[in-house]
Amino acid sequence: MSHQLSENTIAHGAPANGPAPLLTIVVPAYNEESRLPASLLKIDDFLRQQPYTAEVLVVENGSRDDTSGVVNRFRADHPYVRLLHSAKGKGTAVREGMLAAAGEHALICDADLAMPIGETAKLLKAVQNGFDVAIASREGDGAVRYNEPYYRHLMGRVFNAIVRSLAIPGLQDTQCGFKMFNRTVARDVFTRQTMGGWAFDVEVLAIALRRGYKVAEVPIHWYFMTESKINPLRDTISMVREVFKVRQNVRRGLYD
Ligand SMILES: Nc1nc2c(ncn2[C@@H]2O[C@H](COP(=O)(O)OP(=O)(O)O)[C@@H](O)[C@H]2O)c(=O)[nH]1
Ligand SMILES: [Mg+2]
Repeated sequence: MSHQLSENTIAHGAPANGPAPLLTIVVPAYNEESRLPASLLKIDDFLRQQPYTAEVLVVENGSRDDTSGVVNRFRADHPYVRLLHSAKGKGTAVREGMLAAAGEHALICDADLAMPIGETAKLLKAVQNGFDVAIASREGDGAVRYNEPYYRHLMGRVFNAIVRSLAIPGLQDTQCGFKMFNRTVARDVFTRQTMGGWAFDVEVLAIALRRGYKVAEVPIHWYFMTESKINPLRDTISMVREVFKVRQNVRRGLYD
């Protein structure tokens, strides 16, 4: 399937108006008209309480609902918000946003705010303390999962075991939708990303580690959200296939 970039797509690296913000929040959004309004308000409320500047990039592709309208109406009185359109897939949307980020640090942030936005402070602290990448983790001391059905946690742990044995030995949770990259690191990593689907997290983390960046796993509080665009069976099978591909790419030196 081919997808055209719309005229709203902003050139990679285009700076926001004015001086570069400290933080860019990249929100991939597909059919998010119902979840996005509350999340944008929460992000706005959070940012108002921070001493630093920020921009928000919502990256959408082919939503069949009013996602674009929601963002455009919010933008009218929140000029730090931009709407980008990308080709299909969460991974593609995230890459588009991370490469367009003007902030010193760029946060990938799912539209449902399964990680309360206040937890951003923990990730920011890690990158400000010298890590190149800080990923939110639902494992490890201090992490709390709220309302997650047992079978979903189990599926996640099986997937992580596969990821650890094939591609990334060290990380306990690669799949949480909240990850912060320093801007120069993001440019280096996301230009090498080849996968546009759900397994892109594994690929970008494998790239980051391969390229010698310091990755911190930061335990966070996380709420299971009933609504999900993932098809647990079909998507898990294709994700496992992609993890094999990541291993192959690492071995072939594709990310070097
Ligand atoms: N732009 C874009 N965003 C997507 C796509 N698929 C999922 N997302 C976004 O990725 C995030 C995570 O999706 P979600 O359904 O919450 O998945 P889960 O939390 O892993 O079950 C949300 O912000 C979605 O809107 C896609 O194809 N394109
Ligand atoms: Mg979710």
